Amino acid sequence: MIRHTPAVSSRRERTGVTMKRKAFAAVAVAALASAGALVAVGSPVSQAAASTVSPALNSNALYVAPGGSASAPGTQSSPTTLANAVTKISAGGTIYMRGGTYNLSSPIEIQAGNSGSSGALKEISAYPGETPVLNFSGEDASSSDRGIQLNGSYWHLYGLTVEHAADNGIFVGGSHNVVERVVTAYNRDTGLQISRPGSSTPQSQWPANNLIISSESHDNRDSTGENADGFAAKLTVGSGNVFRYDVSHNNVDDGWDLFTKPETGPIGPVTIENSLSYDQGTLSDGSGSSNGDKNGFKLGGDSIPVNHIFRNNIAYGNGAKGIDYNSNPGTITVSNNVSVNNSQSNFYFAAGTSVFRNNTSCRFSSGSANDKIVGNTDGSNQFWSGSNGSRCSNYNGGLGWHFASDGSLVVTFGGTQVTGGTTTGGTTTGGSTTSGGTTTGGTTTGGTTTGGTTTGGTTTSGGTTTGGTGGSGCKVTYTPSTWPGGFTANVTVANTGSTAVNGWKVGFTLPSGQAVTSAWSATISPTSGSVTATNVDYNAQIPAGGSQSFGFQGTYTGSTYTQPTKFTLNGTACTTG
Ligand SMILES: [Ca+2]
Ligand SMILES: [Ca+2]
Repeated sequence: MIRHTPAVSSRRERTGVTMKRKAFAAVAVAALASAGALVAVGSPVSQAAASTVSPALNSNALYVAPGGSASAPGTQSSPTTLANAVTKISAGGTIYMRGGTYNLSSPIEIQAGNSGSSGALKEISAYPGETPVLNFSGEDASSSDRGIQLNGSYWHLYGLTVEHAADNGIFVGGSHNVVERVVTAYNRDTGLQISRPGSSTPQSQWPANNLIISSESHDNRDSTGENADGFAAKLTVGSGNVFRYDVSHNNVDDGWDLFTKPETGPIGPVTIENSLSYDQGTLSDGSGSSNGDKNGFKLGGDSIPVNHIFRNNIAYGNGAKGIDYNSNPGTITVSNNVSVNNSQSNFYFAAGTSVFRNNTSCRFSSGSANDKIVGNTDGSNQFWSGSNGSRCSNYNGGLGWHFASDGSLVVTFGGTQVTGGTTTGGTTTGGSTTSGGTTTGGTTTGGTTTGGTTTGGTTTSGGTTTGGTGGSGCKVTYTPSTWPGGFTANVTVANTGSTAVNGWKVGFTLPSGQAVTSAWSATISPTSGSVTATNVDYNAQIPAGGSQSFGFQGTYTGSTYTQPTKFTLNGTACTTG
């Protein structure tokens, strides 16, 4: 059995795949993301550093333990149940779940009216250094009971394992939620699904702006063997939902599914980025189902156009297609993806106007189907039609992966780290400080603390951020991907100063004729001219020596794209590069 175990590293090998579980330790570590790269390389976690961290917990807290009582007050010494705590916690508060297995026989339901706010999320967090496992084996197999039914908004789930539910492990029907460092496994339908909470939910209230980050979903299997995906944002979802640094593997149906159907019409565009999908269609125990679709990433349904954003992802060894448009005839941004050794086509897009840039398709052992590409493509891609292109030498050898200390996903082939279509050989980019980072319920020097104390930064209490402090130097890396009339840009802002930034605004001027159409990991206003990108809740802090990234999609007029040249961070001019 695979366990997501903080503070313990483990390694497992199967069918050429090496999975190294690294501690999501409550320890401050700086890590830098390079723009457009698949991974960020975190500084190594020092056990010595870990041992010096003493938990400082959110004072607005309730405590839950496997032996907790519904009638208990939820203090550390008298813990309550999760079902009770979710009805009692106030905005900005944290429910700490102690480690161990919670044997549950009915769903944890967070009702639609039970919400935090943009500055004060409600949090369900693993107690620092512990691993709570929510085991829903007790649910009636014939029921449609889920594990966690999250219909509220502005919640943050952190560090939980949810398994063996009778239906979805986690169902997200609300908006503005963050699901982070969560494992959904062995559930009897899709591991984590985003869809409307009820059949009468109006389209204006379909779940939007949820972020699923640094999470894993595997070995989910429904009774028919045809529906359980790892992750799904399908049928009835609004805009702005993002999957980042996620891993899906060994599910009976698809790794990701963005299915649409005529009865309910188009869904909002979904962003999937810096994520990995492998071995879909075969469970870890070797079993499978002839009913499973077995695609790595399935990006549509029933010929309905939706302009998803799909970049920096890897599909590997899946039982059918690696990346399948599934009849979506829209304009999908498909950039910097790698697809290797899938049984059917690595890339399959048979209609539409999707834009393909810098994608790589390779075969070393499995399958013979050519890629099918219809849309806007150019020589930056290396698709497969019988032979490997030059970049394929980077993707030979066994697949391995782990989450870096900052939660970013590190993927290796033959032991060599991959970054977004190219390989850099695993060198660390940027700072090596052991202070500055993100801590939940701990103590951080120069970084972000949720419910704890911070030295050299600013304390965040339960998601409440006070903005615009710290930092005296910055560097901005701006990486556009363009096509005629349109572009996306990844922007990484690094804090090169010696103090943490808490709340950031990045200012720059878009050249004449350019306009922002959508953004992720920041809000950008106005849409043209001199614009300001402002952090969102979960990425407000930039530790000294650390960085944050955001991006946006836009349009431009004329025949030539040009990029902004000057940037500021909280009013201070930044270097570029
Ligand atoms: Ca299916
Ligand atoms: Ca599916």
